Amino acid sequence: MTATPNSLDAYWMPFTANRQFKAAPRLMVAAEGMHYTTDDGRKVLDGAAGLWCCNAGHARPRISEAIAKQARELDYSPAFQMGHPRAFELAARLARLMPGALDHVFFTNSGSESVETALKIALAYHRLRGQGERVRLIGRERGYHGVNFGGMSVGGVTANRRMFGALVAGVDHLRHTHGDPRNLFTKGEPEFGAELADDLERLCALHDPSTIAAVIVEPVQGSAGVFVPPRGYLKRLREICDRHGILLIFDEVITGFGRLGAPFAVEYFGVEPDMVTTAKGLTNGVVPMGAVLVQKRIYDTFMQGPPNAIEFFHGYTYSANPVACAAALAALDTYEEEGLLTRAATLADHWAGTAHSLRDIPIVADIRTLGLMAGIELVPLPGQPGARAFDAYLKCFAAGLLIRTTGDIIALSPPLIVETGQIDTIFTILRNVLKQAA
Ligand code: PXG
Repeated sequence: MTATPNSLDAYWMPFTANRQFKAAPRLMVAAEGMHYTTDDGRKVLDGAAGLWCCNAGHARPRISEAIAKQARELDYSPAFQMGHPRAFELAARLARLMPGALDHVFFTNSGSESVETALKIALAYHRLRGQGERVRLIGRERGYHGVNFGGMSVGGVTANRRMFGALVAGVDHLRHTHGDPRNLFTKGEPEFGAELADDLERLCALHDPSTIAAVIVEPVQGSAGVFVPPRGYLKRLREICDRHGILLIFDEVITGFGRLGAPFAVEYFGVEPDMVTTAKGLTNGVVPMGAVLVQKRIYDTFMQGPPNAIEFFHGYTYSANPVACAAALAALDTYEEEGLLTRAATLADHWAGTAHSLRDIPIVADIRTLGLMAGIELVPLPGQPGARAFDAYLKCFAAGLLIRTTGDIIALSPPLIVETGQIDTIFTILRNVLKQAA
């Protein structure tokens, strides 16, 4: 069997320049630990944890074995009006892992579905409490909340929105927090800009707060380019939400499961939202799965009416799929056994120091770091937005390093098992590539 398929034509690839890719494909055929293997037998160091999801690295035996065992034992059981033990076990375990009152869990199959689920819970929650006029949803510019209609609408990435009609009605956006020149090259939380949270007061004044159901933000904006919140910003958002009875949703699809050095950003920033959306690292990226954690009082609000009535008309065929649950439980075992949910905290200084060492390269416009995340913003080539970073992506791949790019920003987020020597390798390869381009 050859590793390279005969035709690449039929597969319409997501978020990909299909024609460019198919003219010069990059195919992965295996992965283990910190490395991928390509179809031409090259090892590629994973600087992106796949797509921010393989937090324990690749081909972890515990997870692979749990999946195989579960598929043999109970491959599927109906998700509605039926359960299986691992779903309850996983929910209880996530509730224990998540701080505070976020102790009920709704399962989905992706980050996008987690976001839709949380937005629907928010609307229904208010309605059940007699505040059905709270219909507006607030997101943030440059936010990424997946690609379904709700998440796309509260999201703030223009390219992801402009082709798709009028989107969901009643949505407004906070300004993003990026761009204050005083915050350039900050390690950790930037000092300036907490007052941007007051945008929410402005939107409350405009729309009347009694019409706003929820605010959704990524604690650290990931996809659009690693924008770390200014110190105090998230706390201020929480206070304004409290003042006006608005639910606060943290989208932790990227920040969850140890990326920042704490199990969740909730803990890292010490701010407790009403709901948290997760996916990606939940199963180490191995099986699609997402989860929404909600505070008990939200769950309890739904648990009214006759006990034989379905309380929430929402769910997916694969909610709490047994194989996904087995993968998630094994991923959590791996994270806990190896201390991975806090490992980024011990590596953060080395990570930041090494990342910021690229500052002297003339085409590097900004560097931002938190936990095991880094955003490296390049000066764009005149008239060719994104070209410079994509060129770096191709050159890094050829040199044996996988990175992510968005526009002219390079995003790095290695598996949390990364060793300091591998961190050095990531930035040495990147330095060489960027110096060639400078
Ligand atoms: N919320 C956040 C914060 C995300 O980062 C989603 C929701 C959607 O998740 P799904 O599982 O539906 O893709 C995401 C996904 C990138 C990149 O390169 C980021 C994501 C997905 C693909 C690529 O930055 N984030």
